[in-house]
Amino acid sequence: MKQHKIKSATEAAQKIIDWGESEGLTTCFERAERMKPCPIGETGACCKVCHMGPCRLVGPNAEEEVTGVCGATVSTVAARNLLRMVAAGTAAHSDHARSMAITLLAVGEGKTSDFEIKDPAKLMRMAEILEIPAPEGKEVKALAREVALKLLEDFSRREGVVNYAKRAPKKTQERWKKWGLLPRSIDREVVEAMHRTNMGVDHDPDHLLLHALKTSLADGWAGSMMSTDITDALFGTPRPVQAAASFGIFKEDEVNLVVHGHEPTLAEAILDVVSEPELIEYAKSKGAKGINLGGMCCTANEVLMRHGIPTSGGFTNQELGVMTGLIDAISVDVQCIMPAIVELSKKFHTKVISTSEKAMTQGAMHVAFDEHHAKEAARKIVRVAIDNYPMRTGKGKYVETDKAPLIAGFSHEYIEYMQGGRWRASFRPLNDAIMAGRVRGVVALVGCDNPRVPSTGLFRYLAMEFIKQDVLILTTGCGANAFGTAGFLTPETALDEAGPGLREVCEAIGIPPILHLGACVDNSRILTIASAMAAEGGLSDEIGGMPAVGIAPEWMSEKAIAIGCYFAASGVPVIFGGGSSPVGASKEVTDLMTRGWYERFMGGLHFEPDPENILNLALDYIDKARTYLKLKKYEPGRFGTERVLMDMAARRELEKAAKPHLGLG
Ligand code: NFS
Repeated sequence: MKQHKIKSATEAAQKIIDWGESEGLTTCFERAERMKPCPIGETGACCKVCHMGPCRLVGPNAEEEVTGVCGATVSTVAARNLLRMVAAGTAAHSDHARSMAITLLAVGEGKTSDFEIKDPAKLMRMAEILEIPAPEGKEVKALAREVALKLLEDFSRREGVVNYAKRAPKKTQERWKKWGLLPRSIDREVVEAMHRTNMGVDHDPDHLLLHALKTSLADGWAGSMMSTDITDALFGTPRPVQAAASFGIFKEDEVNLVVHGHEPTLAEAILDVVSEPELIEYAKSKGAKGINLGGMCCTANEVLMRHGIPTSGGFTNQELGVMTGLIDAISVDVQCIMPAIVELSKKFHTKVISTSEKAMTQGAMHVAFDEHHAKEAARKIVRVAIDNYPMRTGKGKYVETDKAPLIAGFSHEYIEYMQGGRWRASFRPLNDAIMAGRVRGVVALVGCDNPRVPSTGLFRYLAMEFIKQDVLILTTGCGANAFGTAGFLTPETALDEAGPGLREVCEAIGIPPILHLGACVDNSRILTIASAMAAEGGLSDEIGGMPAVGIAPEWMSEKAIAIGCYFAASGVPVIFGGGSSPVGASKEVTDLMTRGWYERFMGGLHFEPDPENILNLALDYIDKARTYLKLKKYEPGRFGTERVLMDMAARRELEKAAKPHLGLG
């Protein structure tokens, strides 16, 4: 039998890849092998901002000796390219946020009856932060309207500062002020980024990079953060839910409909209508036992976090999902949708349905979606899936046994609540555990999965190493999907794999050592958690200096770069894995983004392809932060016999509070 190369670290994915290869089907895995990256563009040395080029700034001493036709140096070009990536990433997250704000406004103005405010308490908290008076008796809709209008100002304000920047610790804000990084508004920073990188404008690498940070802060502290908040207010703030992951979530005897993409509104509408008796009856009339909804990529994370809808995985699973032969329809909106799924779907029976006016794919069918007629569009999509159920051909690779249990749903609010119950919610226990060395530090393992490395493999390797060494992991995006499909998102993982200190903390609270915080926009939850930890006291009084690191081991999207930059500007050292550095052609730019940014913001951006180096660099940052904060030196295995995190009464109370939500009580 032909020996297949390992392309995914997830067994079920690898089985489908092998089967696809034997059938002569093409996927991103095979294309990644065939399509070698352009070595010039890969390291940021290609300039194509005008038509005197594209200029290729290469050669043994390119950094000193080579310029483009206009005279732009390698450092200018690399910095300019990075800034454009950040602008694109920020635009993507923030345009998603804009749709959410517009939906909130439509709800507030009574222009849609398809959505409502499911979490008024969250809306009240938002109003409080935004300094909108919310006296008792004020109508929820009126408040929603005011909140939406205030947040919409963050897109177009000419002068001033985005609303949520004030949620950062004072000291973090002071650093931003000192370096001119406080973003005015999302559109303004993105437009300025495009202007500055236009031919013949900004040529100073440091100056360009500072604008990359400013633009990224508009993503993290405005676009992404408002998206998270509005989504919570509209659809509920997540709390732990049990669910499942991988291809085994598809059912042979039910209509399988997959929601793929990013904005949660359509998925929520579909979720609302799939249980309508007429649609269930219609599915039965076609021979199916029911309708089974599953998620893909970040939409999966949104509906998993709030409703426990199972996920079929992250970015590199989308083609493999089609190849199971069990997906009757896959609805997509915006971002991270491979156009390849349309061609591939023609070899099976799957219907690909685009829904956004912004995003069309040739060959896909289109059902227009907007917040005013959400359920109507949702019903149409469900009917397409039902009509297609009898068209299954039997062709496909169905991995029957593969379905991993998981727990997701860790919002900022819930993490706070689980550390003290309703009346004493705080970050004190976590701060104490870090101070004592039970928890060595915190790592955010986030971002895309990538076919250029054995997909999901770096996530799995790093997670296991970190938790063994008592590092608590926060995860979002396709990283969270990778852990879900690997079966790592269960409390048992702590018992089996975590170091004794971390295990004790997880056991006391009843949580997995890897906390699923949501989609990529929900990286903003990590910002507010870090801010709350700073406010709690005992660690750093700003985000910078915390024993915390961000890692995107398999990144591929410009959105990941924008996230990395806002973490760095907020004070978190960040490491990107996978292939080469997109600024690798310039030592000057590399130095600015690592040493330079660390000196100014206590954060920075590293590109490090070697997994072991990623691990060691992260642990080194964590241990240095511990020394800087004069915390107890972390000693492996020191804890494990004693239990002093909380007294028994406090622990019992906590367990009682947590159990029903974890489905354990
Ligand atoms: Ni994030 Fe979500 Fe996944 Fe990467 Fe794409 S789905 S927004 S960009 S690939 S993590």
